[in-house]
Amino acid sequence: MKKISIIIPFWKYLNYLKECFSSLKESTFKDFEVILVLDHVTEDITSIIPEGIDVKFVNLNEKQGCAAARNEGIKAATGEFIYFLDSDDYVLDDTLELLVNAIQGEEDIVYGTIKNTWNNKANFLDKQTKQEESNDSEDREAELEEKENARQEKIDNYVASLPLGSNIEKELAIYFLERNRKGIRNFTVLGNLYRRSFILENDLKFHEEFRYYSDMTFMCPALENVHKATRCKDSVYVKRKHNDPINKPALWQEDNENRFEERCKAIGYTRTLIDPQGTVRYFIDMKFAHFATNTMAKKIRRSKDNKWRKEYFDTIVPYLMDSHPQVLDNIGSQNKKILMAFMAGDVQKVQKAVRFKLGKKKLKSIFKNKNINTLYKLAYYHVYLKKPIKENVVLFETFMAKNYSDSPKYIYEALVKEYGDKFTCVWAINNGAEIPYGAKTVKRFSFQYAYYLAVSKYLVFNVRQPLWFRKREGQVFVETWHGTPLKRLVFDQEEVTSAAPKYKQQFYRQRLEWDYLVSANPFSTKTFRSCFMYDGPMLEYGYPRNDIMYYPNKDEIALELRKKLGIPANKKTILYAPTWRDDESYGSGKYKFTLALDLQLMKEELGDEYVVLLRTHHYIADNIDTTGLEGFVYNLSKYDDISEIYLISDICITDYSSVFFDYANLKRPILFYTYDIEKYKNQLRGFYISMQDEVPGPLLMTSEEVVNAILNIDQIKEQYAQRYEEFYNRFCSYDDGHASENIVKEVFGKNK
Ligand code: C2G
Repeated sequence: MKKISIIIPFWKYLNYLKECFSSLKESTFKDFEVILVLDHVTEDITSIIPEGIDVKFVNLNEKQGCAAARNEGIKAATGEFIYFLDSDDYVLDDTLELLVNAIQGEEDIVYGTIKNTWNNKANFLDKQTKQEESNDSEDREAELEEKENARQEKIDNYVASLPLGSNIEKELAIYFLERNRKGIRNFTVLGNLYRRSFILENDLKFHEEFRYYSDMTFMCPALENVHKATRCKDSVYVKRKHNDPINKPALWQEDNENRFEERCKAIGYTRTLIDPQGTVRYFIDMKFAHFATNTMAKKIRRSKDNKWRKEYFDTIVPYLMDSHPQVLDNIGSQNKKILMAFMAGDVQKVQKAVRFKLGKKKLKSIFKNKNINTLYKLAYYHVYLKKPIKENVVLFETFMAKNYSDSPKYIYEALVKEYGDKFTCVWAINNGAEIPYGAKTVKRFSFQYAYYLAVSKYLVFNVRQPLWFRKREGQVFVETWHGTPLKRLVFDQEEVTSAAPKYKQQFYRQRLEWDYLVSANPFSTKTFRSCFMYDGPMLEYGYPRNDIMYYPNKDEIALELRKKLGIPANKKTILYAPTWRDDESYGSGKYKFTLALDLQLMKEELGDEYVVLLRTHHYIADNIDTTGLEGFVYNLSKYDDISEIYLISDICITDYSSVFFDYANLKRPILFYTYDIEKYKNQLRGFYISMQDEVPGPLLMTSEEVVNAILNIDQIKEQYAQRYEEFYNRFCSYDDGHASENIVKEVFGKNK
């Protein structure tokens, strides 16, 4: 007999299942069988199951759903213990071993910890290591110790509050597995070993009628009947949140009308399985009351859908009335008022109590210093959105108002050229710079910004609009985006390792607000349609920001700029413009960059002939130290417009930045310094085209290789001539210097 039977229900999303199995393959504990319960699976799964794992397949046949799958899994299991593992989650190498080592005797349950993540195992572990490193200071250690002590004190108090003669092990299991798991959704069977005989003797099973809430039908009676339980805090079950709720929703992300009713029914049914006066009942009722007074009450107050106020209200009231008596005594005072109004069956009173609670909360948050500067949002929603739209006003924004550059700049200048002062132009700009041709400037996330977001007829942005923006009927939103995609984007991106894990969900809503999307080439058009799930109009005229490379006076502009920047006339220039790394974040839009290019070596080897123009991505918060390299390295990271810098660059070195798609318009040599390509490609992002076979220059892995390539640049040019030509035809064919003008005519011409 195997020690553990791992029950995995599977219905779809092979990529997750693959990760799940590979985590089992890497488990240090091997004495297990997997019961893989297939719930009407159409995909071929055989290829993803690693060798050496003992897998029993069970087909659900006429049944369906996770509850039925787990029940069938229990029937097929032969192990001493059962461990439920969902096909979209994974374990760490020592998860099972730690649980098994924690067994002291005849435990019914050995329970571990659950950690939630948006990431696959490699990225999860990376983040964990970084977290541990950042905790590695005396202050932080002291802070953590204090937190741990407070936690322990809470547990001690809980134990002290138990009546004499209580089964402490059982009460602690209830504490950790039920009370401490926030909400009903987190009250789960996952992460624990259950002795199989304990399950069978108590006839524990999942109620198959419930799609979302069957866990409580297993867990409540399990906790009620448990005698011996041990906690193994260090055993981690990794619960993976789905970052694509649109195309790959997890169960809880499904939008299903029946969910509400099922929740009530599941509570009703579960109550029949347990002692009405017991602790298990008290905690489940408390969770239900919190659902009513928080989530549901808010919907009753805000929802445009009357269902929440009528149908759902009438449904929930009897269940709330049947709550454990101590729920009303112990729930917080605001929620108590709401709960009492529910119990009195008075929907208006509920609305009033919620209004009071939310109003108080809002006031509190406004007057807490950190939120005072979000008042502009209130003004946006409650005042500015009610003002009429101003027909000839255009709001421009580039890279979150960091500079005056990119396609919005060139569209703006073309607009001024075409229509003079017919349009009132406003630029969101944070550095206080003046904008040529007299545009008004506003700071991003200010009252004025909020005002122009609300009343401008046109908005021209090169990144996403703010999350709180709500496009009005009559507004025209032009999204220029900011590069031909090499790195996988949004819905084509399996992992979202950068700061906002709800990226896809937000994007899905935001892209519906775009009236036009600028595309520089047929490849971008195709890719944007899929990665943004965008099917609106495309402006396919080339990139406005590339127009400058076709200006007849581009050499004069270049000469001027070289002079302005003080670049010696006798030196050639190498632009080094790398991109940012998704996993190197300091938090919200600020990223670390560790320079991997040996500039000292470059100076020694190339300094007689060249200077380096260093340009970091606008996300990079670090200021690269170039001490000792004065006169050789020019740090142009703060210079507004990289398109102008292209004009003065004789060679461009980049990595995975879209920079090279634009720079190729100049037909000058491009080198790729891709020292971390394996990680970038496989773990962080993935690419749309093959860097190995399709980019117009060599991939270089060391600074020495970079230096060598530059010393032999004529040879490289020759070697890559054909590929460059093909690349140029594929990605630069729309660019002709007139993209801005054409876009202005198409978008603003209609207003003439
Ligand atoms: N950029 C720059 N300096 C750098 C890197 C980038 O000025 N060192 C500018 C270029 O105009 C580039 C744009 O920022 O085209 C976008 O930068 P990427 O490095 O391509 O990265 P990202 O911002 O993630 O955009 O479809 C394109 C993608 O969205 C990539």
